[in-house]
Amino acid sequence: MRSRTRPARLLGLLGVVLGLLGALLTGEATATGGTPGPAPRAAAAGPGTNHAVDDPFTSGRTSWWRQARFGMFIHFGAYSNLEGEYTRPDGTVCRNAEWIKRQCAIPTDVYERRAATFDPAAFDAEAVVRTAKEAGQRYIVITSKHHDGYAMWPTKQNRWNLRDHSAFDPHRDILAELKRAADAAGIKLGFYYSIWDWHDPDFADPATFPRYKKRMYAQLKELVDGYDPALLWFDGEWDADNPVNRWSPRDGAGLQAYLHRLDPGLIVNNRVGKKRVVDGDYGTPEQEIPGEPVAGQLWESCMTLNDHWGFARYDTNWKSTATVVRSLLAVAGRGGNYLLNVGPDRHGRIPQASVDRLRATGRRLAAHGRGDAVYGAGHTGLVAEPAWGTVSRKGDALYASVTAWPTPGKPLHLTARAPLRITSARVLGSEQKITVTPAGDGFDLMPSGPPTGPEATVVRLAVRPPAAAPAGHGTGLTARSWANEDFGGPPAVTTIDPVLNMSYRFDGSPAARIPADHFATRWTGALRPRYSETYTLTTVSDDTVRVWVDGRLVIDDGTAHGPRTDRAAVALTAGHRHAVRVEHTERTGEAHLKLLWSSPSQEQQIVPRGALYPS
Ligand code: H79
Repeated sequence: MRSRTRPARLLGLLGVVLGLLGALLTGEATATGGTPGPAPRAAAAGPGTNHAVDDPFTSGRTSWWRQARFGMFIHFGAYSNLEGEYTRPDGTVCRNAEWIKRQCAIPTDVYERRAATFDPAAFDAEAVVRTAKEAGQRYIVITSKHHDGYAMWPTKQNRWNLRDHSAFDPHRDILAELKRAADAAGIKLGFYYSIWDWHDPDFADPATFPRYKKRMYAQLKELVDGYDPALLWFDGEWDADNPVNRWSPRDGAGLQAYLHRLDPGLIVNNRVGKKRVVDGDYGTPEQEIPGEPVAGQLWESCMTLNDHWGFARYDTNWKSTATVVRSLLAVAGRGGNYLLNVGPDRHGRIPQASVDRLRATGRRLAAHGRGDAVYGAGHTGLVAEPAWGTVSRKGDALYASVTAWPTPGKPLHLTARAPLRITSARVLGSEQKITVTPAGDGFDLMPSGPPTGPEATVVRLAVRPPAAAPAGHGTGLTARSWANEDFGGPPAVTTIDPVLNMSYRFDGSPAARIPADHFATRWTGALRPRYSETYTLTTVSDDTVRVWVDGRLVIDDGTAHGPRTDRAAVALTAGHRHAVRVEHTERTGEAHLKLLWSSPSQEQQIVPRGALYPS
């Protein structure tokens, strides 16, 4: 993307310098492949740097998160003390929850006085963790600081926090309590952190923003060093007014690099940057469930259990347990995670209505194999998602979660997307027989009894998946890079790149002697798939990309653009080496180029090294 000249430029430079310092201190390197190993490009910033640390789709770093599927979101902060209602001086009542200060225009001094009486003495970390565990949730993400800027731990950066500005026991630290309880229960803990800050006086003015940013970095270091979170969930990255928010892609790139220096194992959502496909490790659809896997990104849907994130005493519009269970099954079948919110009240207690629903959800998941369809399971392209439910895959089993059980004598039809054999079928947690017969474009599943519950009935199908060629032993594609954007003259460097997973961002480039702007790379060689199927090739690119397979131009996005995905359907043959050529150009600003694939048998991933052969 073309760079805009901004004061942020200086900050970017600062980030680069910090990056170099950090790398010198830790001797750290960045790897481009999906597996750990020696780093092909070792610089931490500047020309020659690739900021991609791994492929989130396959890396060990994200493994727990990809298996977990179901998490608890907790919105808890100074706003919780108002329980969703503010009575104005004229006696009228304004309702909201975590946005109440801004939406109800509560003067700062009034909001601060209300926070001073905040005493969540009943917050019980063990009870919270127990509830999550009972619900079948494998991780917890709690607000460490929402937009109101109020820190829920004893930060040293200001006094606007739960220890220094409340009526709460100053010797308690609820994040530490939660960390201890979560560790004991084998539940991962992450922190939500809002970049947008309504309270810090330095936030809105570009002249003072660097001071805010310094405190924000310091707070995040406190969180990472003090609580060892597994994940950071950013928010408030968007352009906004009142107070003005100019968080930029460059700010996001700097923050992400900083966090990975603090802890290379951290998982970070895409709101660390500007919520784009190239930002962080995963996309964050809010209050919605995508209809299919998200192109180019892992994803997690966050949702409320009623209609508010923070506690709102009047909000009783609770989702039913069936809705929660079905949502989770649908999310898992589309390869995503489900982060379901609770909002503790001013005493720190999760509303009983939430606890009840979470417990019921856990019971439903534990029964009749529903959890088998969720944990460790993911998307499959082997069959089309049916109108009567969703399907997930784990190894050689498909889990068909039926939400609309057929009337007796009527079959469930499954459309096959690949030559597939179903070797056995059973309704989990039921003795009934289910017969499978080839029918039309797939199979008919005929149950012989009732559903196992009102929310979903899981049919486990043992499948013989399409034949696979053994994994290849490729070493990557030949890469020729130029220090100009039109492939002019002889290339500046020729290498073999194990994978195409490049996040050069603002300062990086293919090689130390190629500046961060105005360059181009042409990769050539062969692509060797394991399956004879129609693959979807996906590129993530900025500024331009073109892809040829077997001499045919299949992706042609040659107009300079910001980060985006392009896709092409390409029929490939198992074990065959298909000629491939990828061209990437960078003018100015940010640069990215990733090549992913997916197919009925293959979940989305960065095309692995073994499948790439140099020319
Ligand atoms: O932390 C939760 C929300 O507070 C936050 N993200 C989740 C995880 C969030 N911020 N913005 N939004 C969600 C969507 C924006 C909604 C808006 Fe509005 C509509 C902002 C102003 C009008 C909702 C309604 C918030 C205030 C009034």
